[in-house]
This record gives sequence, C-alpha cells and structure tokens, in this order.
Amino acid sequence: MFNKKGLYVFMLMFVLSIALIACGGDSDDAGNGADTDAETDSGNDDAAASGEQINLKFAHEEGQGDVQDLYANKFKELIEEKSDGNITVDVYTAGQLGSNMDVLQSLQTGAIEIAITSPGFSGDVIPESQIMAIPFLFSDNLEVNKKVLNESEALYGPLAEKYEEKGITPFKFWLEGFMWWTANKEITTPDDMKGVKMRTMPTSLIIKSYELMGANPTPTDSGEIYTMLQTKGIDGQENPLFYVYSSNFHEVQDYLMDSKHHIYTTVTAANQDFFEGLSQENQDLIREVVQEVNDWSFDMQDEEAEKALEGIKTEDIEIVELTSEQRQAFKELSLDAREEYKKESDAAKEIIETLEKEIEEAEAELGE
Ligand code: 6CS
Repeated sequence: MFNKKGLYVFMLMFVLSIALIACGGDSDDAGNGADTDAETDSGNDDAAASGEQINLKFAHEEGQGDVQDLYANKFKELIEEKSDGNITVDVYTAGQLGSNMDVLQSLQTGAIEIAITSPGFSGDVIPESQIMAIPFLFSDNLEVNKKVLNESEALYGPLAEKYEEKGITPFKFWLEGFMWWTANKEITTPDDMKGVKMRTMPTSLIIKSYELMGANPTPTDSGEIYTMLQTKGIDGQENPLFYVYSSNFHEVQDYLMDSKHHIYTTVTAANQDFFEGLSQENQDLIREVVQEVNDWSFDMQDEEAEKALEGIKTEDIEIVELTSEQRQAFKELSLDAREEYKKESDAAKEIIETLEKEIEEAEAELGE
C-alpha cells in the first residue's frame, strides 16, 4: 500500500501524534495550581478535578458573630465543601487587615481577593455607590428590598460598571436589616433632630442627608463609636439592631428609635483581575456559592435582629416607635438627597430612576 518513502512519512506522523497526545496529558497533570481555559473547555466541570488550588483572603467590616462574619463563614464552609478543598478561605474580621477603608483599597489592589464592602465606606471611591446612602429610598417591606437587591438592573448594570472601573467585581448586593437610631434623647420629629451630633459613616451623601434632616452629622470610625457616645463626642448613631446590641451601644444611649429610615446594604465583591484570572468553572462556583449565601443571609439577618431586640429589651434603654406620619416628616426633608445624587453623573441619574421604578414594581407585586 505504501512505497518505502510513504511508509516512512506515515510512521513519522504516527510517532508525532503519539508524542503530542502524551504532552497534552503532562501539561494537565503539571497543574502548578494554575488552571487554564483549555482545561475548562475540555469538559472538566468539576472544580476539584481542575487542580487549581486557591486560597482566598475574605475580609469584612464587622466583629466575630456579627452578620457579615456569619455570612463570610457560611461562604467558607460551602466553597471549601463544594470545591473538595481546592478553594480554601481565611476570614478576617474588622480591623484585622486595617480599617474598612484600607480593606476597600486592598480589594482594589488585589491584596485581598474577596470582601464585604459597604457603600457607606466606598462613596468617595465609587460615588454612584452612594445610592445606598439615601434614606427612605428603599421599601418598608424587606421582602421587596431583598428582591430588588437580588435582581436590580440598575445595580447589576450601570452601578456594577462603576465598581468594575475601579477594579472590583461586585457579586451581590444584600441587606443586613433596618437601620435604627440610638441617641441620648428621644427623636421623633425633625425638631428633636436639630443639632444632634449623629455619627455617620464617612460617605458625603449620608452626611448631606443628615444635614437635610436637621442633624449635625459627625463621621466617626466604626471602632470609635462606643467611646465617642460615652464621652458625648457624639449624641447618637444609626445602625441595624444586631450591631447596636453586639457593640453595646445600649450601655451608653438612653433611647432606641424604631425609625426604619433606611436599610443597611452592603456588597460581596472580588478583586477583578484575580477573579477574571480564575478558570470559568471556579468563577461559576464562586458566584453560585455567593448566591446561595445571599439567599440564606436574608433569614439569618432577620433572626439576628430578633435575638438582638430580645436582648436589648432586657437592658436599660427606652424603645420608641416612630409613627408613619413622623417618618414621613423626615422623608420629606431627605428628598433633596436624591437630587444631589443625580448630579453625580449620567449613570447616577439612570441608576436612581431605574431603581425607584424597580422598588415601585416590586411593591406592587409583594406589598408595601
Ligand atoms: O456603622 C458602621 O460603621 C458599621 N455598621 C455595620 C452594620 N457594619 C459595618 C460598619 O462598620
């Protein structure tokens, strides 16, 4: 069938093919902890089988046992299990890797791979994230807020782009409960709020919102709130119940106002270069686990708020519930914050107008 020369060429090609197949196998096995798209494309959908070994530094902004800490540890548990230990996580609580602003910067540079970073801290870096700083914008129905934070085109479209421009991939926005005011006086009317030194997170639009409501906003580091309240450097502060209780603010405050003026929102995010450098299967796995933890976190934060309320009720602090008329008076004063936000950029205008519509539609579906 072959003459001598043809037989020689055939044998050479056969030997070369065998060698190429063998080399392919070697490169897969070599691994070096670095996965490749070629491996993903070869139909290997199991992260454990890819050989990519990843250790994630996951930083958050709260103390041990707080909502963000429970979230981060749930993420650790699930991702380590689902990746058969190929992805491992070290969780860092507030202060362990610097201030909350340092964590944001480390997330941008890639010194930290994953973090929970709240818009209350990112406002100067990503001005459009201040959409989360506007009081009375979200619904009084937490189910509505959960749906919107999970699905919003405004948040996962133009707002996500703004995070990406700063080197951050935002996975999911989520909530940690209603915000309550604590103060050393009862606050139910704008008159009561006049001149009160309210501690705020450092974002300029939160500061503006409190000015609009008549207060004297005083940005303070999270770790200094207790001492500042104790020494009367500030008169009051806002935070979800679990945080009020775990930080012992009830020890240094006389009144706790059920003001429901806002919800505490945050975002779970990754360093963009790091995340995009992972294999597709590991990117998918991380996104899948974040979604699972997000869904779980809604009931978790609710339980934490309930436990905190039970605890606070046994303490020496008066709980005051604002009526809807009283809340309305503060809401009207805060409306200009929305106009301020729109001035930030065209994207901001688009984000707030879309989000307002999405909240309205979700309320029509789920109730106000
Ligand atoms: O008020 C603060 O600074 C903090 N509050 C909460 C609920 N989480 C993190 C943040 O540091």
